[in-house]
Amino acid sequence: MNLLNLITHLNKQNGQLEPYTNKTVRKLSDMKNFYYNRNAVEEILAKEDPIIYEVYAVEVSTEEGNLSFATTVLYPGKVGDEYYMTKGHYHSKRNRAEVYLCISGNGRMVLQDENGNVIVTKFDPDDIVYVPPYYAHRTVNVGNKPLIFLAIYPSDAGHDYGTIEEKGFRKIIIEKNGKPAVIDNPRFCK
Ligand code: M6P
Ligand code: ZN
Repeated sequence: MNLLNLITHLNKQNGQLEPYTNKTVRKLSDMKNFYYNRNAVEEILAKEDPIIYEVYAVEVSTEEGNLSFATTVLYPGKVGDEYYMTKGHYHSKRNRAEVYLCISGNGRMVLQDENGNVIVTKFDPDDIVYVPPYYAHRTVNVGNKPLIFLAIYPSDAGHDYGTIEEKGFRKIIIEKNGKPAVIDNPRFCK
């Protein structure tokens, strides 16, 4: 491995990593089934297909023992009254943990295990959140500027989006009276 490839630069203004190995762009049309208000999704998509977030990942190897990391730029906005958020995922290898560091913006993290235990944390600049093994994790932007964060995870963890797409998180974050509120997800299935 070339030593130069071990150094990546984070641009804190725009959240981009230079260099990165993978870039993912998630538009609303990619995550239709993740927001609870499907009418609101269709109303927005009839006019435009906004970018919800972008991920810049450095994934050098998927072999056990390695680490990968990624920055995410999660834009501000809402679908109906539900704030823009990531899809959220369990790790395919459930016993893999992760660490998140908030760089800028204001958010929440939703953590949930497969017994339906849910933890919602604040996620503001310089907050570091430990995602324990077995917990699905989603990030929500409750502010009015991009939420930029770094995540570091075992390279062999893998992403299981299907379980979340099917069952959802038990709690969702909506805007109520101009402020973030945690409510039960009307679409959650056990
Ligand atoms: C973090 C990490 C990545 C993840 C990204 C977006 O950067 O956890 O592994 O891909 O957030 O989240 P999601 O994959 O749930 O869309
Ligand atoms: Zn993860």
